[in-house]
Amino acid sequence: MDSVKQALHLGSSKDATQEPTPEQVSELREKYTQAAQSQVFTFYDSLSTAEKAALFKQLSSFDPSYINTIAAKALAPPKTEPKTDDDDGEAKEPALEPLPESATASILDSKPEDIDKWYASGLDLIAANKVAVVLMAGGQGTRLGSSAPKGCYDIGLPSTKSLFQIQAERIRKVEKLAAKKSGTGVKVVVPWYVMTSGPTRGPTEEYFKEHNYFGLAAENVIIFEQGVLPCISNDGKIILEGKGKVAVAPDGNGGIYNALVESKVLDDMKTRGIEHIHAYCVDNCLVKVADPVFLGFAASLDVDIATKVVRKRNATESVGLILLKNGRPDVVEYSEIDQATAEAQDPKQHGVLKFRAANIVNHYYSFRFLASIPEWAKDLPHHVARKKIPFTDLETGETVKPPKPNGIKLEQFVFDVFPMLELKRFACMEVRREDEFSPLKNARGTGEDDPDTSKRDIMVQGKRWVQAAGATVVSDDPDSGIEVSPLISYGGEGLEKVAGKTITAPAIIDVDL
Ligand code: UD2
Repeated sequence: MDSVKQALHLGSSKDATQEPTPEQVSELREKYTQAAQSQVFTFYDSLSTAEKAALFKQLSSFDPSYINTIAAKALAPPKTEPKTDDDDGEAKEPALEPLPESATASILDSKPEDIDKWYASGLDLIAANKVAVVLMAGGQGTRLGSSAPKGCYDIGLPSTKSLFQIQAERIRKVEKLAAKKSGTGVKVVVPWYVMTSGPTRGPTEEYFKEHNYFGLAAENVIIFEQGVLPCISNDGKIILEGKGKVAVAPDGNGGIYNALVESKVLDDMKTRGIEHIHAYCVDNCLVKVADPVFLGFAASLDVDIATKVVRKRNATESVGLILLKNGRPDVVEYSEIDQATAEAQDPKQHGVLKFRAANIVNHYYSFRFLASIPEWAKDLPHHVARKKIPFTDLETGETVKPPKPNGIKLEQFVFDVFPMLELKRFACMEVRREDEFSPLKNARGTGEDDPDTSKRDIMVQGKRWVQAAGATVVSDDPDSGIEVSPLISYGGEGLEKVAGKTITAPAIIDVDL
């Protein structure tokens, strides 16, 4: 196994039980004291050797003055440069506009021959082994109410397949479609890099091993880990979760950029000759993994980043909005948007939202752009999430579960790289929500973005596919449908054999037709 692969598969092997020397401790203590964060050593002397080693290791992995800087910036973001200086010099709100037509294609009104062209060239890129996929799976799925990684979730399909399995089978299918089209007999591999965080890494690795990588070759499924950041109290202090442990949280899906470099994933992509990367959100059961149309579209424009959007459902939907901010592509997250902007109407189309390009965490990157990460990763901003963070009382040593938010988690957003690009290096593709976006955000019974809506959207999509292929579907429940295995059809193709057949829903089509 070469050094890159070795680095990918080995964790940090440093011995974590060796007690640091007094000199090491005083040097680290001094660093934290300089940053007015010495409270993290409050209980140090009372800790066991192993606890001292663990706390020392954890504290050594942070730079307290950097933490202070990003927390201060996140709590008081610098005002965006005014678009035009007015006479009183007051910083104006940034100019927000929808993306111009020139930067947006739409599956809804693209010419069929263009879509076919993008599909064909996307399959050619996959067949040339130039395409990789990065899955962002480090989120903790708190709203879903499940402690397991979201990708393990069984949304209730007749096959009981999890989100991870559905996505793995779409990769297998698109590899087959590309190989069939190329006909060269060359082995087609789309490497799948799965980004996890502290809480999701172990369970994710176990799940993939248990299921034998869902038929993919283990060496082409690389699980890596994003970074964590300390939680900060409302008065700017790093919080102790326990006497010997700092409270930490994953550094946001924007942590992907540092993680791609630190975990040597970028080196592995380079070794494999990857040029086009599809990065996506684990909880979208309809996601077209390594979508040939999207890849072909982005490659044809030679952009550095492309993003898929759907029409925003309503003004309050919890999605980011892709727009132009001071002339650059950008996203305003749902947690940071003001009501006026969210509710603004399109002056040209009454009753239609002015800002309606909803972000669905479905991005294309050129390898050329990702290779530049070391130049700008440190400039990616952090966002603040106010949370209730259990902490150890520094006076009593007791663990306290606060009744209301007592601190902040700092996280980076994956789309904060967009403004780095000039518009000509960026593209946006609008896709049909019913075909490409059904996020699993909420616990069962919520009625929206929950396991039942995920299951419904897959089954109804399968019904549309078999009906388009000439089958008749009978069912007494309109939400019932047909589960078509990704191994049978990636996007509705290859179902000719059901023509003329009558299928009673619910049903599964998962054997070779
Ligand atoms: C995300 C988008 C939002 C909208 C919405 C639609 C961001 C910052 N926000 O909001 O604009 O598109 O999804 O579904 O993208 N993740 C990590 N590491 C982390 C945090 C999250 O890998 O530290 C992953 C997570 O596993 C998921 C994706 O990023 O695959 C989105 O995370 P989320 O579901 O917490 O984001 P949400 O719904 O707040």
